[in-house]
Amino acid sequence: MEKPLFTLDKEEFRKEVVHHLRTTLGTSEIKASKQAWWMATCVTINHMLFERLTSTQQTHLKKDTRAVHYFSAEFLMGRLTANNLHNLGLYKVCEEALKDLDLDLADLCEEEPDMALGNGGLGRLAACFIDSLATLGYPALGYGLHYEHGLFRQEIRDGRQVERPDSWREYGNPWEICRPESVQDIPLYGYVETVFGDDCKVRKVWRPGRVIKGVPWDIPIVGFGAQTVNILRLWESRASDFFDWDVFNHGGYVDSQKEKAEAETISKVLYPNDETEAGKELRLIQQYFFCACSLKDIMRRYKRTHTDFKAFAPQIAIQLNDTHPTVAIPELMRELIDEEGLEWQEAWDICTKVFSYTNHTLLPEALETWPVYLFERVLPRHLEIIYEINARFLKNEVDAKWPGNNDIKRKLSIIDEGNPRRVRMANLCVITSHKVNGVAEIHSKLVKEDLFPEFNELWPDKFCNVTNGVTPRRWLLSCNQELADLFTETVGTAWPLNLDALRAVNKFADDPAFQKKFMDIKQHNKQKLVKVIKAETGIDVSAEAIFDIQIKRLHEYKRQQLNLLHIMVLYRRLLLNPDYDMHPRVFIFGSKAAPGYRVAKDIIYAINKVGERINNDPRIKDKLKVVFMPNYRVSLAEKLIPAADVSEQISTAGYEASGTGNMKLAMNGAITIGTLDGANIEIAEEVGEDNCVIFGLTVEQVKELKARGYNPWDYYYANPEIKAALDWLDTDYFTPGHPGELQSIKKALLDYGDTYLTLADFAAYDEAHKRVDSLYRDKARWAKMAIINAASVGKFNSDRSIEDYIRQIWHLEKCDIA
Ligand code: Z16
Repeated sequence: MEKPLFTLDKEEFRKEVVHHLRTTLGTSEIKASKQAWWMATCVTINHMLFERLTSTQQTHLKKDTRAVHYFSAEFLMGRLTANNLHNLGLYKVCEEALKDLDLDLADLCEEEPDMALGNGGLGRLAACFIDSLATLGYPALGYGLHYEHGLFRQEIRDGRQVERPDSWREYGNPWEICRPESVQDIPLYGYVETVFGDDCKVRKVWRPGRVIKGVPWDIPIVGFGAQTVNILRLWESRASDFFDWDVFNHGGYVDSQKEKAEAETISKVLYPNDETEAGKELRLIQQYFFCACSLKDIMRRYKRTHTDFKAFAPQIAIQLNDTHPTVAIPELMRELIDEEGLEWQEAWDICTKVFSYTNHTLLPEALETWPVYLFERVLPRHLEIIYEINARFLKNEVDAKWPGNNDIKRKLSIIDEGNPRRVRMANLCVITSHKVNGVAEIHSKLVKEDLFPEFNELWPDKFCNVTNGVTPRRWLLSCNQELADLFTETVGTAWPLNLDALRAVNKFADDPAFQKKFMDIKQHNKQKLVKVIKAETGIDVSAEAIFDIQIKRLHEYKRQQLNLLHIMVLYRRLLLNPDYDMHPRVFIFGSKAAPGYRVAKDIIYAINKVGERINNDPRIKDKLKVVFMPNYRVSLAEKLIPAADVSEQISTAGYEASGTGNMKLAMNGAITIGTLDGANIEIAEEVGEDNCVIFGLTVEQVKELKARGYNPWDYYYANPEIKAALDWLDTDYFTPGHPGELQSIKKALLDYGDTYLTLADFAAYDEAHKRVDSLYRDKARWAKMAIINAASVGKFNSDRSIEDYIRQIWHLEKCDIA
């Protein structure tokens, strides 16, 4: 590692904090709240952050570097204090400085609200990627939305999820800087006029019905080692001054307030759906708003050093994180043609070089389509452009390859000619992008073979894979400092940058002394979690039990219901035979359900109700506990993951594009119990099949079974334990006085056909858990497996993912900062 940039010692750090407490926070050591101390610490950190931010931005400008622009509707950043300190190399200095003030840094960090501007995997991936880009020294900008309210806060009342607004900025956010000098005006609605110019050329002019102001907020993204500080730029919507005043001056004060409120609505709240498309006008406007702001910003920055568009494609790469920012494509076409006067073909050539698209799911209900009538009303000019792109594509590409084949045309068209007609955003992405990537090997294969087979025939070189990754700075160094210290002691300081260096730990996997150190740390992390569980839920659990953790959004394909069914079967075995031989187990869940997803919310209720009954049943002597941790979020993940013994990755094969929690858990020494799905397959390859517990149907077998005709009732009648557990749900055993409250789960698994083959995989899942149980009893064996897991997942460093993007898609160069 390079020498630390900031040579501040703890005395100087402490003085700065006290100084800012007085001068910036306007309080004093005697009466300052924890919140004020935390703020003063952040101001001190910012001092250094801004210095590097300025030198980075000036260097990028001076060297006129090519940069990637990561367009994403979500950036799930979590908390930034500890992360920024680690990346600046000042964590220990700050910790010592605060200790001298009788303050605990970890405790102060708890003051920070999570920046929860994302739903789950996709948003957190964006956060890991911008960390890696800065760490590796690549010029990059993140572009997204400055939601006033991030993902809802989850409360559990009587076992049910209740959504409460998240107000992460209520008392100010120390990390964001408003940039009024870079405000943008964004048109919406209206109509398109055809104008004949003096040169007799036809021009299209969009006469918008409204203009909204976009205000940028910058969040500095400091790479590990603090050489590069890139920017995450998030757009907030406001009423445009110009329109406001017009109404105001005509005596419409109240109306002007209404316009203001409407404009502010755009960036007010994050849509809480992770794998279903919302289809709402406001959502389309959100997408257009942040894409248009970002493109104008790119254009403005580009024009600082260029007078024509020849260098645009060589300088600018734009990554579309899923289809959410697809409308950037017709918007860039519009800017180039209508505003900058380029010919269609020139503009199209630029777009096809600039854009690339990441697909994150194969679920049909997640693939975005917009009703044509809605598009036409909100973005009339963009619809025209999409029609033109489509017409040229169908004629020049599809008809050339499959002459007269209307079936293929219907399938590949950007317009779905159903009722109502709809715009298919994924088709527009694939047609325009020079690269389309999936997020794990198997997923990328399915994107080619099942989702877009004809596109793949048309352009075989377009499709590629970039397996996801996670930043080891947050997900090991920062969240599991004891393990990080053990690794540093064992292999040196290089591993946070080169996670493969941890392979050297493998030679200690059999060493009893090392095993003890490793498992003592796990035990300590579990003890810390025991306290958090008690504080959050009131449930007592023992750190001697196996901590078996499933943390992810609630979705039927992720199969929390399979986990629950198995818990019920274990409970029943214990009731039938109090001596049933199993190591004590704590099943821990953390999960939010989309507010409109009924079955998902019912599954949360069922977990809580079944848990309540089990946790309070003295007959089973604490052999089994079920914990549902409310309000699962990044900061809670950072406490759960280091304490996990077992990682539940049990999606139906073919449905989880990648998963990233699977990587974080393995990195912290949890053993995966998983299906051959998403990145689980690659994790098993890396750690070895002996060091994880794989079970269940493969993608091929899932397809076969579905083709054969899957009937869940067969499994219900053939397996008495499945039958008993499902019938239990009809009774009031878990909901005293309220029989049938848990019926919807049984219905989904039987009457509605068990779409995700839960019952088909049950027996294999049960066997897998028996293996986990017997492996855990062999302490040395388990320790060895845990160590091998943590030491063998170097591949899943997001730095590696970024280098894959650079090599296959972005072709960027690193830029040294003076
Ligand atoms: C999301 O988080 C994902 C997919 C999607 O269509 C929408 C959202 Cl909000 C997830 C995938 O489910 C997961 O497998 C993957 O690891 C993650 O995106 C990042 O690629």
